[in-house]
Amino acid sequence: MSRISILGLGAMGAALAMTLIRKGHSVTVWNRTASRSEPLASAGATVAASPAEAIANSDLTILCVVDYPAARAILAEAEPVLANRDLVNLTNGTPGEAKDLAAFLQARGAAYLDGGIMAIPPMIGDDGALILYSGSAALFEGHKAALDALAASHYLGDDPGLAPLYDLALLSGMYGLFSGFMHASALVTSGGGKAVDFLPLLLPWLQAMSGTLPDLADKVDSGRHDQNVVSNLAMQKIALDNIVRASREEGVAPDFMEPMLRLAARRVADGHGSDDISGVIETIRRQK
Ligand code: FVH
Repeated sequence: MSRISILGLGAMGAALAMTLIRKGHSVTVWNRTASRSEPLASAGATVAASPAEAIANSDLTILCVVDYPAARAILAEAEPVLANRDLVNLTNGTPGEAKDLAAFLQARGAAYLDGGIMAIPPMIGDDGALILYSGSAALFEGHKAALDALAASHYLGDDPGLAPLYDLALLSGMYGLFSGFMHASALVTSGGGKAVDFLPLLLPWLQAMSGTLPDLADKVDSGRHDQNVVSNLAMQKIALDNIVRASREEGVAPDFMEPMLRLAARRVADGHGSDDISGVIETIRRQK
C-alpha cells in the first residue's frame, strides 16, 4: 500500500482521500481551509501543516482543487520539495494549462500525470467511475494499483494535454445532451406538458439517434460527408429553422438551438446541402 497525499479537500478531494483510506492506503491530507481536514483525520488520515510537508511525506501526491491557478499556487509554495516526486493533478482545466504545469514540474525534477475525472464524488471508488490520464507513463504504471482504487484508469498517452482534451470532449457531449433536454423541456412545458411525462418519449428517441453516431464518426474521420446520406443537411436545416420559429411562437428563447441552425445554414449556403449533418463539423474544426 502506498503513502499518498491528497492536496485539496473539496467535495472531490475529500471523496478521493476517504476512498483511499477505506481501501487501506496510508493517507496524508492538506487543505487551504484547515477545518475541512477534520473528517479525514477522524477516518485515519494524517493532517499536514503545509503542501510541502504533505508532498515530502508521500510516494504519490494527488492534487484536486478548484482550478489550475490554485494548483499552481500550491505547488509554487512547495517548490523546494518537488524534485524526484510523483504528482497527479486531477484538477479540471485546459490542455494548455496541463502542459504548462507539466513543464513547471519537469523543470523542478518531478514526474507529472494529468487526470480528468469522469465521475461525481459519490461514484469515486465504485463501478462506473472513470479517470482519464496522460503524461508520465512510468508514473502511471508505478502507481496504477493506487489509481485503480479510485476509479477505472484509462491512459491516453504521454502528452499531458490529452487527459483534459478528452475530459472536455466528454463533457461537451454531456452538455449537448443537457442543452437538448432543456430546450425540449421548455417546448413541452410551454404547451402545458410535464418534463417527467415527456421522458418516456425522449429517452428511447435519444437512444435510437445515438445509434447513428458510428456512421457520423466514420464521416467525421474520412471527411466524406456525402456518403450514404439518409437525412440530408438542407432538410435538417429546415427542421432546425422550424424549431427556432416554433420556439418563438411558444415564447421559448431559442438560445440553445440558434447556433446549430446558424452552422447548418452556413454549410448549406456553402453548397453542402446534400451532405449529411456530420459536415457541419467542417465549419468549426481546425483545418487540416
Ligand atoms: N465535484 C464534481 O462533481 C466534479 C467532478 C469531476 C471533477 N471535478 C473537478 O474536481 C476539482 C475539484 O472540485 P470539487 O468538487 O472538489 O470543488 P470544491 O468542492 O469547490 O472544492 C474546491 C477546492 O479547491 C480549493 N481551493 C480553491 N481555491 C484555492 C486556492 N487559491 N488555493 C488553495 N486551494 C484552493 C478549496 O479549498 P478551500 O476553499 O476549502 O480552502 C477546495 O479544497 C475541480 O477542478 C472540478 O472541476 C469535480
